[in-house]
Amino acid sequence: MKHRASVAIVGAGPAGLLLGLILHARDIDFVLVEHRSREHVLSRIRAGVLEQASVDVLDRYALATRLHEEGLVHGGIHLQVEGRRTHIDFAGLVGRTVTVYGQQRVVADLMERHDELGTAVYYDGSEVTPSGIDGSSPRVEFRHDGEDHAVEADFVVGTDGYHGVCRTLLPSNLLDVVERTYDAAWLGILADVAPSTDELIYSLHPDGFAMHSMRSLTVSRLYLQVDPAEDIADWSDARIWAALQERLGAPGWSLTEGPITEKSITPMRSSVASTLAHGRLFLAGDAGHIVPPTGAKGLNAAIADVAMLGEALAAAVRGSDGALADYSDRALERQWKIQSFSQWMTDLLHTPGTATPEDERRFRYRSRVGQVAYVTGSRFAQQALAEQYTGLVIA
Ligand code: FAS
Ligand code: PHB
Repeated sequence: MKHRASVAIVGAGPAGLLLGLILHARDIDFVLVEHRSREHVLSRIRAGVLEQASVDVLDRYALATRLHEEGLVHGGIHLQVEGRRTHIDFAGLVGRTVTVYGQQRVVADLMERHDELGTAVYYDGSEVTPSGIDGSSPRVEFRHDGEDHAVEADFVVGTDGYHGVCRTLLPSNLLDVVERTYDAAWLGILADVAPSTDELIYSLHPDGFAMHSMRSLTVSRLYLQVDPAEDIADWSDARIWAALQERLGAPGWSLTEGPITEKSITPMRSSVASTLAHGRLFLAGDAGHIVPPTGAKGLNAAIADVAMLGEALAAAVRGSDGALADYSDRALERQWKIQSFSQWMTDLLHTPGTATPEDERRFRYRSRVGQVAYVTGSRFAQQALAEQYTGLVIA
């Protein structure tokens, strides 16, 4: 089957799904192809916190109805070091909030809207092959339900994540990917138990970082720093709860345990591509950059990218390509601020890994205790944290 569309989108994660709906809102036709099933995409348990800026984007395109009904608006977070907990009051410091609303719900809402609109979204695509990105009429070929499809488009957008195909199409002499790894990973659990806290707790502890997040008033989401080489099979529910009790414990507070319904270990990485554009190909979201989850930025950065890219593509299709020409520079300028904040939050709250010599490890830990003590004691430092955590303006 042959298709003709202004934009061909590769990847139906939050970035691709939202981009499609932004284009639809601007009467720009598109075809979106995803190589996994919609059930698989929906099953991925990932981000949990939406910046104010992201909520504003979803509001702008009338995609936030359920978010406002079910999302939990948080006015701050708790920062904890060795059992001493301090509330960082975002609302009081910068007049902004965040909303706890899991990525799975965001994706479900976006998929539902696509279904209502009857847009051209193909799940379970295979042999997805973008080509011709250096010419004026790029194409994306794929197979679906045993049939060959070819999309002739004006533009191709790769929202196909860190392991996608689109970034690989950028010429190696143009694409430079700079990365950093961390000697820590996150063991994450979902538990059918009401959260033991009103707002998220980020805790620095000699045994390692721990965080208490949530998905609703009846489902808790918690994380533990582990060594990247750890095997989830070695972490019984009892062992996980014992470590969470130790690392999150604070005077006069107790952590309620409950049935763990999901557990997994996710490595951490920072990665940024030197450009998000080449010829008629554009990258957005994880296809262009990755951050460690500590700053709750991955999903939000993806939303910011497509908020910029969607409007730029709509303008370009109508003959005004200025915004599209500087999309990559604008998105990457904002991304590097996000990278810096995510790295800072990660280094601040995680203990050095075993690869660091013992003496250095002890020094680094104590200096982090000192930095957390500074932040929790300084309104200025807290304002800087609050401004970045609740989300920078999307230019
Ligand atoms: P995604 O990776 O979500 O989506 C890309 C889509 O493209 C996928 O559906 C994939 O199947 C598809 N695709 C790939 N190759 C393709 C091809 N060749 N053809 C067609 N389709 C293709 N962020 C946070 O803010 N907080 C967190 O706590 C957090 N935890 C995370 C935990 C894990 C395990 C991971 C991997 C990420 C986590 N993130 C977190 C980051 C995450 O939320 C991403 O930032 C977010 O999913 C980015 O969305 P997309 O850019 O749409 O990429
Ligand atoms: C989550 O709820 O999954 C979550 C929240 C905040 C983070 C990371 C993950 O920084």
